[in-house]
Amino acid sequence: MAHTLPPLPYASNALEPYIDAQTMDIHHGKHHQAYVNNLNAAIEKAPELASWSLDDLCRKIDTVPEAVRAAVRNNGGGHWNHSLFWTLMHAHDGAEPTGALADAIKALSGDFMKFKEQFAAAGTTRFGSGWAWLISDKAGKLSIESSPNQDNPLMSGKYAILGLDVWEHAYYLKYQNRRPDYIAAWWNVVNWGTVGERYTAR
Ligand code: MN3
Repeated sequence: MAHTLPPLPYASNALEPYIDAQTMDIHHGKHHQAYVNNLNAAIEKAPELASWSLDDLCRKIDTVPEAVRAAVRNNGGGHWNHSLFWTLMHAHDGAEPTGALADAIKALSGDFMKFKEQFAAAGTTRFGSGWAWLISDKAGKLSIESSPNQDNPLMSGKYAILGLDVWEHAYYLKYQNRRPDYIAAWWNVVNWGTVGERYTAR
């Protein structure tokens, strides 16, 4: 069964003014669609992968046939990462982490402000294109990582509860080269309810 582009869970202008509608339209409709299309093209060349879930394509990337492994890594990773990313944002509501997630963030960083600084640093210092991630282990201990390109924590057996796209295509139209400004704005649209649900479901 071919992989398909999931719809945005909100209107493309819902994240304004922090993330502009044109960026969302291109990012979702062009970039994410291209990852889906290129993943499907790779799987056509390795039909044994047709029955694999998107999670399994990432989790078991090292066993994907070598001829299509790079294509699956880049495009399967891109499809997985963006499918998650859309769900981690929503219209600004001023909320912050609550409950067990708030406690875990405090254990990691001391306080929420310090956590945001540390996570933003993972995004700003990722050279070139990639992602920043908040990882939870089975016991609920958090850590911050970044990955290059469209790699993701699933590829190394880890579980992400939050991810931030720091590819230029995520911010260039509005923020040009100012990645730190994009990240500072992005905090306003993080859906902490969804992040908290992912933390609980770890
Ligand atoms: Mn992207």
